[in-house]
Amino acid sequence: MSRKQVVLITGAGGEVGNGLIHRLAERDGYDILALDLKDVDDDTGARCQARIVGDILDQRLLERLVSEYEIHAIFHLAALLSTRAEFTPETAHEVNVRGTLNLLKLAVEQSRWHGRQVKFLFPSSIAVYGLPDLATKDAAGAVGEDDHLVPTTMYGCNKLYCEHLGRYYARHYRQLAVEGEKHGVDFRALRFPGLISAFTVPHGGTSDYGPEMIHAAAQGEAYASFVREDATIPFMAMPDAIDALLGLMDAPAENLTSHVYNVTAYSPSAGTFAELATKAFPKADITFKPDDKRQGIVDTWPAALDDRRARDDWGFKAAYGLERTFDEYLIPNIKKRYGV
Ligand code: AKB
Repeated sequence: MSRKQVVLITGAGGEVGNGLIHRLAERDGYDILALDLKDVDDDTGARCQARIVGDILDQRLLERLVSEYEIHAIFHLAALLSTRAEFTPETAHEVNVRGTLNLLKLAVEQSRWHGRQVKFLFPSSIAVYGLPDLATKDAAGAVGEDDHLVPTTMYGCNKLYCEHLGRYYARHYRQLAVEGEKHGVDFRALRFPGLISAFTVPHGGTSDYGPEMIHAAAQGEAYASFVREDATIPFMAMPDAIDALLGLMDAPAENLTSHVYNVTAYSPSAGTFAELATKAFPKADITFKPDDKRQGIVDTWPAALDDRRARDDWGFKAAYGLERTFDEYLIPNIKKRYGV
């Protein structure tokens, strides 16, 4: 009995999942199996070969997927983000780490079945970094992949550890077995900055102040930023994030010198976000009421990322600078979305 060939996307209903499904569906030869705790919307679902409502912690469900589908690539996007994870750290660990382990195991099993490597695309995060204080953050400038890897959030610890798990599954899995794993997992991770989408508002992250501010301004709602005006971390527009995931998936393995790549576009302060949002929506009512604890997390994240490795190895380059993000992507699409 032949099984259906698919690309599995976990966290399919989330911000990145949504955009990724729309883009992948435009390509030939990619039948999508969408998995999320909540069903994806009908527009997104129509682009999928199958949509499954379920939990990445449900072993039975994952076994069913193995028996029904031939999975050639996995985009494992499901995760509890940094702010949410601090309220339930052990649950976050379970979802973020055990969930990833389950998917890596599934990838190995799949690879044994069909005899080819399974590409495993993993969105990691700037949360893997942990700068000890603002002076160090200022001095650090654009941080490379190997520096300041001392995360202070459960989410950051989870992401960093899962990068290591991915590398282990790709290179050292069952290294003492008499017959080594022939095929296995081709693990590729991107460390994303804060992401901004015109079509969705994020939930549970600490970089959420950027997108929240803009979506509130468009709807004429007052917004009190939970970080200071000078708070600065890197950001990227969602289309560039999707391009980066697809670019890394397509990159020839022989060009890759690492399993983990920084990607970034720009580093505006929260004050600059507020200015740009107010310029586009003059009735915006944005104030700054920093929450010391969430601000504290942002202070540990780098102000900028060094993404030279991604540029050199697979030609990554963000297409949207800050102005273009606002003028060509955010403002027109957000205006349409809220009818303003
Ligand atoms: C978060 O704020 O938790 C995420 C991230 C930076 O990975 N958006």
